[in-house]
Amino acid sequence: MAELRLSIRETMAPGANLMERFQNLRRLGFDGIEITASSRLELADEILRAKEATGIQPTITSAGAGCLIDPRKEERDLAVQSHREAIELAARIGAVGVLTVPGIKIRMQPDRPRIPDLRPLKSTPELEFDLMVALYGELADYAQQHGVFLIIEPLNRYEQYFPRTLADGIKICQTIGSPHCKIMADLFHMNIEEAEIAASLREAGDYLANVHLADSNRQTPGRGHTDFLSAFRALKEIGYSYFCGLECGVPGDQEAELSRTVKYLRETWERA
Ligand code: LER
Ligand code: MN
Repeated sequence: MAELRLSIRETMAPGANLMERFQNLRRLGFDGIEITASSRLELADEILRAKEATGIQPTITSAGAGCLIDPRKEERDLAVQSHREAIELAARIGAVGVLTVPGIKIRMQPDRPRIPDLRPLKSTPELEFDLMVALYGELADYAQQHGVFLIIEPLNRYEQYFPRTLADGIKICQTIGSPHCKIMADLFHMNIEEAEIAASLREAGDYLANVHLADSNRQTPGRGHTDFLSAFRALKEIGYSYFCGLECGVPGDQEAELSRTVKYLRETWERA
């Protein structure tokens, strides 16, 4: 049975620079790191040096500027460009793909405009869905040319209107129809939006290419009421072989708490 491949968001890793973060993660028992703040093409060599020195695997890169569903073309163009660069970086550093959240800025930035309601032609959510399909479709082809995945993240209703559930994310992938368009599962968001986390993971199956781990209160796993055992059982059942990345608050002494969490997650995976 596959081992748990455990990663963490870059900014959660202790250390003053990339090399220190990679070294500390190796010592703490992690396998990978999600590149977030350093997701810039000009840092590719520095990331590769840290990877080679420690064996810590960069697992995903992140798209930054712009917004794919903004009504302004210049904002969409910026987003397409930043996704293309994140795809190129993922290919250079051997990451699984680029993590993308299509609607977080529209939901979280109150000054950002939303596409107007154009009914009876199309409603705002319909137009936003069409834009996601059109732009992610092009980006999935670009990801395919680079041998990596586009990985769409559903978020809970307070952070994104759509996609919220894994089924929403899969609907985008199925409409596009590219094998390089995938989704990811964040257990914190799923705790809010899904009826049953394990069942949704099983249904997502091969569409899953990344997982975020946080407990129900978005603290380190083991400090809330999320059932990691049944979630890990579902991941094992579908033969999930990509990374599970910590994305949560870490209370108390950072290193001691991260060590406890690594032990808790590896033991839970073993039992699952
Ligand atoms: C935001 O809540 C989140 O879960 C992140 O993974 C988005 O990049
Ligand atoms: Mn997440």
